[in-house]
Amino acid sequence: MASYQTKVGIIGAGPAGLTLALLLKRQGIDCIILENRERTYVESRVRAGLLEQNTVDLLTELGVADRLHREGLPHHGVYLSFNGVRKRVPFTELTDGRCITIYGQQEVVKDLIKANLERGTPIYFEASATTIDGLETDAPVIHFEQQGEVHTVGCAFVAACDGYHGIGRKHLPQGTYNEFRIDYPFSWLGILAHAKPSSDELIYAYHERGFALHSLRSETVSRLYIQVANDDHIDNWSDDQIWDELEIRLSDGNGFTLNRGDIFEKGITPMRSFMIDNMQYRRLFLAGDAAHIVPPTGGKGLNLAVADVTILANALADYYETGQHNRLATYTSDCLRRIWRVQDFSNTMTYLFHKQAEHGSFENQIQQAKFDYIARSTAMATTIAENYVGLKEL
Ligand code: RFL
Ligand code: PHB
Repeated sequence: MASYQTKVGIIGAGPAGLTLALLLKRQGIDCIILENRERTYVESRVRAGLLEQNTVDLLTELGVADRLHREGLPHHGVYLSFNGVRKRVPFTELTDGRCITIYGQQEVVKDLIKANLERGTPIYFEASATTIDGLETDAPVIHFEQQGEVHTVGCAFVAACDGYHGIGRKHLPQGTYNEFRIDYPFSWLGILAHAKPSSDELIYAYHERGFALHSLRSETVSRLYIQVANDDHIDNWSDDQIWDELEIRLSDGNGFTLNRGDIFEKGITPMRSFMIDNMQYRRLFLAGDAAHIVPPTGGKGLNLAVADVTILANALADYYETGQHNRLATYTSDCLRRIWRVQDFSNTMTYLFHKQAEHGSFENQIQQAKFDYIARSTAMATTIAENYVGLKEL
């Protein structure tokens, strides 16, 4: 059994844990990262693709964005579509030049792992945190298992960046938080395909057969999603059926053609809004998906994880400089302002573009009215644009 010692013990090598480690290192604060999966697994897990301006700015400032700037695709607008009517929301003119960048989460994770290792932060892979002890003291201890052996990390603070299924949240005492959740009655079937993108910008589409999203990863790889029922299964869909369905839902009555290609990744993801309203207990702090989940319709999960750890790193740096707990004490409330804003935006986009009521019903006509309003009002389009690129400060 090995006993390690550090200032901040970080559980999870996802975007939250890896970014936190770089931010702390920059402030001269030592940390150790524990990750229960293999390095190759976390570097190839296909998830997000949309980075807000704030996220790109932070990664640039941290000196880990060279490849992101070379290979990422800045987008200055987005297409919203309803029953075949397409409207472009231009970010640049509505948000003072801000934009989003398309760059796969697994690429972000590869860049962050490499930078952490180069800067001397230890990352233990296949190291599964099992319990956190001593939370009533000033010296908590994380117990973890690696290759059948139990080890410990003694630390001054624990950052649980261990995702929705992690152990961190389970260590918050009962009664210290409220939990909020919506389980949506639909899921996303997502594919990656060797196909030239059919549009230069993303398309979010409502269709009476359900939602569809056109996204991309590069000039030769498309990322596409369709709304399916929660009890649907990937084996129910042949590749041709997926393409046919995408073609129908993304059509614009204006000659839109969908480029098809070889599908090399596919899966179904449930849609959920989840959060707790307290993200800390004494020396334990939660960040990212460990504390909240947003449905992917707003493209926000990774960005919110990065926003949390920016606040946490600043609070820890302040503590180590001044010995005062003030900024650590307001960590949750400082994070919650952005989390609630993003919960609202992600939920709004979800209800706007998914089929959740009979075509022609009251609810459906309200959706149509909202879309028409975005299409004709600069004020509404600006609201969408500034939330979509991410509010600079909150
Ligand atoms: P992660 O990425 O889940 O990382 C947590 C890490 O903790 C590890 N872990 C443990 N390690 C040690 N011991 C334990 N006991 C552990 N338990 C867990 C896990 O192995 C893992 O490596 O959480 P983090 O860092 O908070 O990052 C959150 C993001 O990954 C997530 O919010 C986004 O992927 C959500 N998301 C999107 N976000 C965006 O910002 N833009 C998007 O365009 C976007 N699209 C998406 C998405 C998520 C999707 N899926 C599959 C859920 C599209 C989809 C389809
Ligand atoms: C993606 O490219 O995977 C993506 C883009 C926008 C979203 C969700 C996912 O809202």
